[in-house]
Amino acid sequence: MQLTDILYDKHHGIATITINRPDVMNAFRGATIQQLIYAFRDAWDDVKIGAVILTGAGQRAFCTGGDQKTKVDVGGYDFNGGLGGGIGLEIEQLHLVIRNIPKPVIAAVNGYAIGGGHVLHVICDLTIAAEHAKFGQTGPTVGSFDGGFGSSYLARIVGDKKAREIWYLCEQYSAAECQEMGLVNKVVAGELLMDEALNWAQKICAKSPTALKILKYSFNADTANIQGISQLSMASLALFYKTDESNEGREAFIEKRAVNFAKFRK
Ligand code: S0N
Repeated sequence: MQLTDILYDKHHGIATITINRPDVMNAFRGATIQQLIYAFRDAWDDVKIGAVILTGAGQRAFCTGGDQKTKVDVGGYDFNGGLGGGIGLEIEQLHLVIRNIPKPVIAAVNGYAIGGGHVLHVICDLTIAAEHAKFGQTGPTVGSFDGGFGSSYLARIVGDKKAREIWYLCEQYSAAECQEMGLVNKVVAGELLMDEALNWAQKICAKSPTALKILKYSFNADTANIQGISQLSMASLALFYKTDESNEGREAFIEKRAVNFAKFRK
């Protein structure tokens, strides 16, 4: 596969996957998702790989979710290579491969982790953040939602009240605040982020791969039902993206204006 949207590197047993679209703050489009799935599957299949690091190119953003500029008026994202009937992004498959790869995945959050980009770090096994990183969901502001791992699993980590606050208010949280709520494992200076992520990955690589695999699947098993919620949520999202209400959120973001959802309150 030609890797236009990501960088993929394998070194000393560690696979590093970098979302490489800094011009749009590492927002993902259909091709980005497919390339991420490809890299995670390759790392899964490679017996020399013991841990995976997911990060973003540059200093500004880890990932800011779906690329609003490739979203069309009706039905979601403008991408023909995905599975039919969905939102035009194989995001559900990406979530599953991050959860199911039998090796720990570390998110090295180097800037904004927002919207669908925030969900990616939530699903990773561990998160190390740069001091300047900012975290948050934007769905209800831009006419979108992630009712599965992005919200139900988030609530398992930070608690129900906090998860509701994060989604209902769509505010941004600092790396220190996220560490306080158990959403980030460690905060380091920006220039030390990749060194620390590599350090943790090296420690993991020295451990029993079978023990790590069974532990990961054991942690996952307790929240496996959330996959069903994800399916329902993505199917609902495909319908919601066809509405004027959802479209108002996308248009307001593109046009850099205040969003107006008042007329959709019935
Ligand atoms: C990251 C933010 C807060 C940065 O703000 P700041 O510093 O004011 O910079 P901007 O001028 O806003 O941004 C700089 C340039 O980058 C572009 N850009 C930023 N984010 C995106 C994006 N997601 N798509 C396309 N372009 C983006 C800006 O447009 C700007 O470009 P220029 O210079 O040309 O104007 C701020 O940028 C921000 O809030 N970004 C939007 C984040 C966002 O809303 N993402 C989508 C979130 N969606 C959801 O939450 C839905 C739920 C979900 O998780 C999901 C589930 C399934 C499938 C998809 C998604 C999904 O993520 O959509």
